[in-house]
Amino acid sequence: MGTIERRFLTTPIYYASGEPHIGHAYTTILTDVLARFHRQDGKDVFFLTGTDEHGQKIQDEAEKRGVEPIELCDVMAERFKQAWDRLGISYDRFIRTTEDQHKATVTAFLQRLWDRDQIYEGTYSGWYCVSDERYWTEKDLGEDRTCPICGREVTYVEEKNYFFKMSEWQDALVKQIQDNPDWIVPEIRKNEILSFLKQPLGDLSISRPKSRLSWGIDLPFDRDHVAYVWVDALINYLTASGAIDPSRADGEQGFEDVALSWWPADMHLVGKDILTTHSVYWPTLLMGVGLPVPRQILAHGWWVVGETKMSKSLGNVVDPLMLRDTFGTDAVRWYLMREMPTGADASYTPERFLARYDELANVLGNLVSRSTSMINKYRAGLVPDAASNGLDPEVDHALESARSAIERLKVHDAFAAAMDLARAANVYIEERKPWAQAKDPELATELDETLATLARVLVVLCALFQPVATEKMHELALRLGLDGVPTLEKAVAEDMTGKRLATGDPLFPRVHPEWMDKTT
Ligand code: ME8
Repeated sequence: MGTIERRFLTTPIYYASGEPHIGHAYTTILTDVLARFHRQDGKDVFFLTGTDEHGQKIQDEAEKRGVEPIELCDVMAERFKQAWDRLGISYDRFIRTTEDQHKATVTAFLQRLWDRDQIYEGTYSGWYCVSDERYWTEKDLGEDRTCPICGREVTYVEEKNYFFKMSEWQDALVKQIQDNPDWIVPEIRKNEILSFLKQPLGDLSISRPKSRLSWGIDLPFDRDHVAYVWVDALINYLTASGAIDPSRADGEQGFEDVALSWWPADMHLVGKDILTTHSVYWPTLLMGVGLPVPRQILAHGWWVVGETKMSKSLGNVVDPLMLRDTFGTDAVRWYLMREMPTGADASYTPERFLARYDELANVLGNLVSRSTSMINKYRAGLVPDAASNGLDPEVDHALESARSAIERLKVHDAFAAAMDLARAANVYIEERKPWAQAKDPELATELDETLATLARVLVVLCALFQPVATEKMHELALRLGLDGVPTLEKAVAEDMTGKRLATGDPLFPRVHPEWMDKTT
């Protein structure tokens, strides 16, 4: 027996200072869709998400609300968990960076860097953006002298810091990128990182004096300092993987469990805003402690609202849960996955959301209603024993396209291919005219073939849409008389003859455009 393939997929851990919005939902749903594809393909998946709970940003937000930082984090971690439950996210582990296991792992990691002479003490002078928790040089700020990521004001800091010798790993990092062309995807992002690496790489400040920031994890070799929040946050992937057993992590010990753990991650999914931290800081830190780097980093694009960036201060943040309460979980997932080509930016508009919802209702939902009700009306709900007649090439094409799109991480293309199959089946109904076949007893065999063909296509669609429309495909599987949503392989082989199909309410009920008003 061959070994079962494993996939360790991660989302960023989101700052526990703000509410989940569609940007967070996008990355998390994308990861969920890939996790579900892999599980459907028989792979053993470990899907990690969580919250980033230390640092200045959290401390400031807690102070603003007049609560302790941990109280804020407790509330926000629950909010994220609830959001993910309501959006159908099948995560295996929700990590919080205030957990003891994580603190111990960070401590062991930093101690090991120290023992390997990868850290030195120095003075940091430069600019800091609290919102992004990033250090910037004079050059990074550009002409308007604001944070290059969020455009907010930056503060000047000058303080004693510990530095990681990141510059030592520059050549090794460039080689890693060049030797593994798909390590950073899409290509455009890889090229950005390569061009960034044409300049000499500086060392990385990894600490903050407690006199200024106390909300963090102590450095094991200097208790007057806490770890820089990005270093703390990135290590979450390792904590959850189980690669380090902190109870044994003195010196080289405790790092032996890597082979037994989930490390290295197969894919870190992130937005393009945090690609540098994931593809420069993180791999060099791992090289510094002598651990393997992640296998792949996918940096997706940015959701904007209409023409403007989504931001709390502009008051145009789209709430995925409001959309979900009006249109259902699957509608939100479908919109986000279908509308944004992986890697590119996309603009959220209520009109596009409605158009994508109509596609679900009018193409997929309508096909399911028509097919199941005709089988009920003409054949008492039983799938006739007949060869399929038509749509074979379309089925093969959809399966082939979806599989290859997923391999290339083109999730939007995979679902476009699935929807094209549903569209072709609707055209097939128009062409075969089962209602006319039903009127003519001499066409009974043709009618059997039409209905058997439709039943077969519905099973394949159920499997193809499952990773995105998880709730409704579960419902469809029940209506098709199946015991659960089939895998792609099973769906193709499924013999539907004699199965009793149920009808029911429309899978995607029609919505009135004014419902949209409730979501903004
Ligand atoms: O950066 N469009 O957390 P964060 C698309 N804690 N994706 C978006 C988005 C948008 N408009 N807005 C946010 C952090 N995202 C750190 C991460 S990881 C070790 C630490 C998504 O709460 C996208 O995935 O600011 C982005 O990278 C992430 O949320 C940033 O979330």
